[in-house]
Amino acid sequence: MSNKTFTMIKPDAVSAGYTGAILDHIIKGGFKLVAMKYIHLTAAQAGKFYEVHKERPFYGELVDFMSSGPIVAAILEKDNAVADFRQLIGATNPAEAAEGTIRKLYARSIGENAVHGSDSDENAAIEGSFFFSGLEQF
Ligand code: FUP
Repeated sequence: MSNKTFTMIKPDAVSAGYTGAILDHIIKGGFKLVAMKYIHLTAAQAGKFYEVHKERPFYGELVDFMSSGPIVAAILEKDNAVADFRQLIGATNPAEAAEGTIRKLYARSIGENAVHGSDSDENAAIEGSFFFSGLEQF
């Protein structure tokens, strides 16, 4: 799955009305949509998605935030997708994100940082299959 990554447009960006602008930024960045859905996660579902962060101090806040409103989840395709997408979104903390990146443009804080991007090919596959069956990928 080295040409695929997984993203979420997070509740802060969706509620602020940035969904269209962010999708446009992603598509203009050369990524093709393989799968997409608009969904409001329960706290249990958000907790399971972020299980790898369970021991970290921000886990509770992260789960509350990610289940606070609807998100857009998507699988994206492009050569070198994982690394290129992380470059497109910028640093986790928007204060440190490069000019022109999605987080620089649309994120509020390190916790409410507008978008998710997988950090490895392995996690891209795990995260994509958390949200999408094979029948939902094109
Ligand atoms: P990233 O891979 O850039 O999404 O960042 P991490 O995997 O380090 O963090 C995952 C999510 O945890 C971030 F998107 C937001 C949240 N987080 C915090 O709320 N506080 C922190 O100090 C670090 C991360």
